Amino acid sequence: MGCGIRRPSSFIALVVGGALAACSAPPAPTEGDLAAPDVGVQLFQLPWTAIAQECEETLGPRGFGWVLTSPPQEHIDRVEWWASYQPVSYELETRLGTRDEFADMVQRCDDVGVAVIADAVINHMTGQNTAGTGWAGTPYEHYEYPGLYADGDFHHCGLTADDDIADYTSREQVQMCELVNLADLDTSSESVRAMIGGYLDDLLSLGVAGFRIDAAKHMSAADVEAIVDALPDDTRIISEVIRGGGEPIQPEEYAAFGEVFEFTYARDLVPQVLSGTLIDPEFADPRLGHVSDETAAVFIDNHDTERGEADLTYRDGDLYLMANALMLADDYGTPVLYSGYAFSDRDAGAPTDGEGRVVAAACGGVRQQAGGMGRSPIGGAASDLSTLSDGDRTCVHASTAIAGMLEWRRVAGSAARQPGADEGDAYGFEREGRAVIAANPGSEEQQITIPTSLPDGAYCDVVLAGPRIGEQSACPDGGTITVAAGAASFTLGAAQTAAIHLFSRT
Ligand code: LAG
Ligand code: CA
Repeated sequence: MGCGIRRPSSFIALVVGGALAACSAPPAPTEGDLAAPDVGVQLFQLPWTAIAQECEETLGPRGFGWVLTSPPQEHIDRVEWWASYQPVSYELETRLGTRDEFADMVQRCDDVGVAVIADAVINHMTGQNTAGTGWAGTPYEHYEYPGLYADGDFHHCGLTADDDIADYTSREQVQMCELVNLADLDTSSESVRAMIGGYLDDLLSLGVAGFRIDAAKHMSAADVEAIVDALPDDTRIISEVIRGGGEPIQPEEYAAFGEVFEFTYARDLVPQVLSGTLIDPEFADPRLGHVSDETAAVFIDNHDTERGEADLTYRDGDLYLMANALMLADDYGTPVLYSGYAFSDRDAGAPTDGEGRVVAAACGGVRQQAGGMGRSPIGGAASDLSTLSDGDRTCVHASTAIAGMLEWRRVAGSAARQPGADEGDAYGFEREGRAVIAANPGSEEQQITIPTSLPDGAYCDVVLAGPRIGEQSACPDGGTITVAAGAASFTLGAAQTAAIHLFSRT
């Protein structure tokens, strides 16, 4: 074929139609060449109006499949972010917005193809020992929630001195005692299940696609399943079950009726990035210590782990990006990105206005920016994640590099992940015939060649350049990667990630 470039057969018709023009133009995808968006993003403590805007400006256009919101139910009236995790009632009135704003957000996200998953806090109510009034004005006591629950609707486990969970090797304690003093609902009770079901049905009536089940480990799988079974069949369920070695309750129990967040994923990958020794995963399904591919929601960090176990967070800039890019490039699980705000105090809530409502400037859409996370400026702020001030949104979901990797993932589709190659600290792999990624977690420049069946040619790095399909601009300086003789050749600086795909050819 002309131009020394092999083209996949699906493009022959285009080539025939305009042989000369097609020689210089990069290949364009046709219907069916791009997998449907599947990636989610947790927009932590972001107000509903801002999420709606992010859906329209960034999430929809860049090919996110869904967004996970913070809990939408009335909560205790405290300024810490974790007030969201202490329900007072199931009114959809919170410091993140009103019921009408929530409904409008769901509609607007849906309109641009982004499904909304709500964080459902159903294991417990508040952890307050003194009576109070919730954000929306509902009075409550620790075990009294007018119109919802009374003392008899709660577990009083009687297994520990203060009824708090003390021993995670005891299934009974973990599920029937209190998680940090949070009044533990008796989810085995039909009336409690019906009350929770009513709340979830209300959210479904506004168009949400499904739920993150908060603290699922603290309810028996049978209880969660009974609650979920009462919902429409197409309701998406992602249970949060923090895997703990030596604990009797394992995520697999909850994978029987939905997806689960697989904490092992980051625990495996992050140390590899930090130590500069990236290796192939288990290619078996399920991977060792993981739930099955189709039931796994995977992530590098979330709002809890960035305040706890995560050794790689927004503060780590390029290496954080690398871990997220490798996750997006993988053929295991459904990736969930995390986008929150900078903090130095783990309890600090997101910035609020004079009335206690959370405020947030929108990230402003994806910008073509060279290097690092390619973060969009917020009000002219710095583009480097490590320079954020407390309360600044990280806008990880709006980064150029992430947008490029979302495109890469859709091109890779269901192509198999090939065994990787490594050279010094650098490592990379191909998704067969579709896309190649390379990463250098080391501190020195490193060259690496990765076997690939991509056609020979010059390709543009989508981590640097962002999405390339339909892009008219030239590939930025330093972004060109050559494929020749069955290998892609990368020269990677310290902490650099680069990735090319079939349609990023220049
Ligand atoms: C979760 N998943 O299972 C959430 O992802 C996690 O963020 C929640 O903890 C937890 N389970 C309960 O929904 C968060 C904070 C806690 C906070 C809790 C309740 O990480 O720190 O506890 O929400 O607001 C706070 C205080 C405790 C206190 C408790 C009750 O930190 O010291 O005992 O409130 O007043
Ligand atoms: Ca419980």
